[in-house]
Amino acid sequence: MKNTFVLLIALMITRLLSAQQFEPNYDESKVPKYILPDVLTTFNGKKVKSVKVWENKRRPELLDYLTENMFGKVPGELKISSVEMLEQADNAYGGKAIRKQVALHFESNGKKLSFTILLFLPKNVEKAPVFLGYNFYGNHTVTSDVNVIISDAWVDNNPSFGIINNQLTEQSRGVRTNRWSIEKMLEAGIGLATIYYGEVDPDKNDFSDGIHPLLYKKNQEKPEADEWGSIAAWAWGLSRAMDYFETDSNIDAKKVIVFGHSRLGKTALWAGATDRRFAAVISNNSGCGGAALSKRAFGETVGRINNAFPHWFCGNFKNYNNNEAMMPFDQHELLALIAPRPLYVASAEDDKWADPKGEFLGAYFASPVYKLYGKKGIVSDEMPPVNQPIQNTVAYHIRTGVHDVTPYDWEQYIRWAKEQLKIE
Ligand code: GTR
Repeated sequence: MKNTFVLLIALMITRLLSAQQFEPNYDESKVPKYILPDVLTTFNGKKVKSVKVWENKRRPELLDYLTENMFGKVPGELKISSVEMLEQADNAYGGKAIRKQVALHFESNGKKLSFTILLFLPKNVEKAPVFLGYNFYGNHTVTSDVNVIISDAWVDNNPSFGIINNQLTEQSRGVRTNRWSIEKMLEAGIGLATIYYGEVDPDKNDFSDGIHPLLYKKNQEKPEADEWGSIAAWAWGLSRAMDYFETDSNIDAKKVIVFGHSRLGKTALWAGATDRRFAAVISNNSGCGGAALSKRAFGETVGRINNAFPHWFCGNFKNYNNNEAMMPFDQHELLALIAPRPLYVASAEDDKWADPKGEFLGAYFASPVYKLYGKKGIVSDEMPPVNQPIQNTVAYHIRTGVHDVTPYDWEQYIRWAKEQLKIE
């Protein structure tokens, strides 16, 4: 009897403890006290006071650390083996745009991979700046243009878009037009380049498909603990798109703005950090592992993201599960790697899971590096009110609404990009 009682109490205590551990925190007063590493102090305690020391010492050490301990390194070089123009027309969007659908083919280890870039370029611009961003459900979902080719790559089911059997069909054409203000971009003289992210690496915990196997060593079946997860693979794909842009005479490759929402926002940030050819970076609601500070452990945490999506980051990142205090870096330092190039971080008021305040503080604490370059970042640690963007070289807004990409977001991005990149 006594034993059963003790057992019962022990069980209750364990339940209570684990509930505490597994309930996400949304209470600002319960954010743990944390010490944020200073972006301008090297790992061995030296203050960085010049662009030269930032570029030669601090930036490389941060980039290396994040590569080996968070996103994973790309284990080799893989160039485009051929470019194929699948389709091209100059009468898209009522004659306002050129449409191109370009397949990039890759071959290695006896394996092949291809992905298709959909481009809409304003016709009245000789060499167009472009927004480059992945889409979640196929190129044909971003537009109602009937000529856009439907991908046959694996896709997560989404019955509300008519996606069953992990296959895309005509039914999902145009279902995501609300997330891409293509006409507004074209009017502003900016094109759109988009790719279905699942063509580069299907978003599932399986390393036998996607781009990874093309760079395996003999008998390798999954990446090593310091090698690329899916986010690094998707970022790699964006860089290959950039390789192509450098050869397309209709595109101004010096004005490519890499954009992404949510997991693809994390991807855009990593692409911007690793490839300095991207002229500007936009993170829309990127949250944990993106712009939000991990040490705040607000909403989604490192442990949670690694459990739910074990394939996104590299194996080493799991060392920080429920252990954010031990991280010798935080996400403001990922953002700082983008300096001095323009960076836009955006949040949504009801997107608590992504920790809007943590995203704001990420941008704020990255700003000293922008200052070092003589650029204006986020200068006050006070969050702006909703729907009142701050648009400096580092920009930030929090809009009303949920986790999404809205016409409001695009209006801000377009205005800011035009100003930052001097787009006429
Ligand atoms: C969530 C994930 C977030 C975010 C989001 C998305 O389930 O927890 O980190 O990436 O997915 O990509 O929509």
